[in-house]
Amino acid sequence: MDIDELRDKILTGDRRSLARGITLVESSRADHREQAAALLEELRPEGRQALRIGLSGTPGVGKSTFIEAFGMMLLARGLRVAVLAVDPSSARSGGSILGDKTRMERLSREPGAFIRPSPSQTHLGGVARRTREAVALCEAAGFDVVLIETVGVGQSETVVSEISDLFLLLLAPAGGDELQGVKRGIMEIADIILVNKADGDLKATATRTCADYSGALRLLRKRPQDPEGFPKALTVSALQENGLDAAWDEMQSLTDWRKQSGHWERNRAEQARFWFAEEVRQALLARLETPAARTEMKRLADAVAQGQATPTAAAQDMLASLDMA
Ligand SMILES: Nc1nc2c(ncn2[C@@H]2O[C@H](COP(=O)(O)OP(=O)(O)OP(=O)(O)O)[C@@H](O)[C@H]2O)c(=O)[nH]1
Ligand SMILES: [Mg+2]
Repeated sequence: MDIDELRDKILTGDRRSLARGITLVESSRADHREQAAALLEELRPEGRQALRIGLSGTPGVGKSTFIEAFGMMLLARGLRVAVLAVDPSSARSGGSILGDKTRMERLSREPGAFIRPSPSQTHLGGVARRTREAVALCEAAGFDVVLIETVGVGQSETVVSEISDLFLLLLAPAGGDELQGVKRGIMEIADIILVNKADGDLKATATRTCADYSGALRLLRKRPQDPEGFPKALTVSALQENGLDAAWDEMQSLTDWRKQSGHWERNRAEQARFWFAEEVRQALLARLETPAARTEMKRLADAVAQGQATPTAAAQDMLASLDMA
């Protein structure tokens, strides 16, 4: 693959080249990894940035419907929108991905939009890297907004929030009891909670749920990256396309404030530090997974178990064998 040519085409915003670039960063083949790293390094000096919006919610809450409606609204405002999905558990079947395509039918036909479903099974470390790199490629291709969707299963929200500038949590209208069901950790990373399905019979419940969450958010520790009134909860109807403009206004005012106060830039710098350290950690752990290292681990573990060496001494031997002592 000609990396210079791919770079040039991605920079023109060509979606097919962007898709090829993402396929490259998703590959675990050693030669592909090398090409992907070269491509990203060549694109870095362009310094293009999108607004990265993480979006999480349990199955059926309306993520796909919301992304379609919200994406169409952004397009109408002259913005280009990319959608990436993170699905570390791969709990989602092929059928649901097809379902997504039909649910985002309008958006997927728009020339200003780019939709990339999640690839099949990878471990969380791999997912984080491929998503981070895919986001960087979307930014290089000139997208204004990158939406990163994840199903609410716990760990993946943290990964997505470490890649995003803004984190949205989509919730369904529910009775008071279910408020407890949202994990505190997830509440703590949310910038805006959107109570979806605020329409028809569910409207009153949605309004009450929204008030409950507003109250719960006020009880959380104040975060330095928030202006007065954030994080906040709003009601929306993705189906009837209500409240989407208001939600976008809130996202923009939060982003503006963070940019002016320096939090936006600082957050990106901290994320870069985090992912650097994470890459180093992952690479070190990968060294333990080679056949030779596994054999040596087993040999030393047996020796420790039989009292022939102390755990400390054996660990030092192990690291020495990896040339990491
Ligand atoms: N009444 C109402 N129904 C909605 C709304 N948004 C989504 N739905 C419905 O909720 C169901 C699930 O919507 P999806 O958009 O597929 O939900 P999802 O979160 O993407 O679900 P998964 O992809 O399975 O995680 C569909 O039947 C939608 O029509 C809404 O604003 N109001
Ligand atoms: Mg969906």
